[in-house]
Amino acid sequence: MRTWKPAAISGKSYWKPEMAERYTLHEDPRSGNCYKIKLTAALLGLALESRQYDILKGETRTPDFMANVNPNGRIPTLQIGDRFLPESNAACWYLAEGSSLIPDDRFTRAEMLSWMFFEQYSHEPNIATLRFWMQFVGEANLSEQQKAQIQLKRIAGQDALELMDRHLATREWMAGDAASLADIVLYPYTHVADAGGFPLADYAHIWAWIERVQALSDFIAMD
Ligand SMILES: N[C@@H](CCC(=O)N[C@@H](CS)C(=O)NCC(=O)O)C(=O)O
Repeated sequence: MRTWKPAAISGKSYWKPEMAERYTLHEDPRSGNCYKIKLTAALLGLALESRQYDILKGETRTPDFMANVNPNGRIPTLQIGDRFLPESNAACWYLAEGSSLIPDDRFTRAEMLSWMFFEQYSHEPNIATLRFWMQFVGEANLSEQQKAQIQLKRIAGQDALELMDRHLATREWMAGDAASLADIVLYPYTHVADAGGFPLADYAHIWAWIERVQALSDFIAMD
């Protein structure tokens, strides 16, 4: 379990884990976005309850789910008591606030956020989507519109991995000199990129970083 920093940054009060909140993760265990939150919780020693849905059966698109869990019809959603927080990176931030997974240094904290936005804009929509299409939907079952997007997503996904690989050539972690949420949110879909047709053997620095993430104390593997 990680040690926690004093519960004040810039004079504000921050949540401390001993002020026990009940966390329920609304998830599909095949989703890397859900795994990010489970990995964050594991590294911080926080307990998560699980409520599972099958996204391939449209279980997050029901009127009940959209009225009560996430009006955007997607998992993950982190339930904190009786409040619901969609978006994986927001949920990771919520759990990690006040911990060493969010750097103290202002620039490093913003750099960490820049990689978290990169993950959502340049990485996940390409690498995670191709993995989902290839591994879970099956190429033969894709719509013509989806098939037409494969090539562009492959190029954009390769660009994202090449950028990460170049960045990691001269440093051990994505932001600053220690593991942060930038590493935690980029790890899930990067380490299974092969399943989307992105050969990880091409990226030596990413490989070394994957091993560093897996060596973190209290690391848990994806289901
Ligand atoms: N930006 C969102 C993406 C959420 C997302 O796309 N979830 C997918 C699974 S990883 C989903 O629920 N798909 C089912 C659907 O759209 O019906 C996040 O990071 O949480």
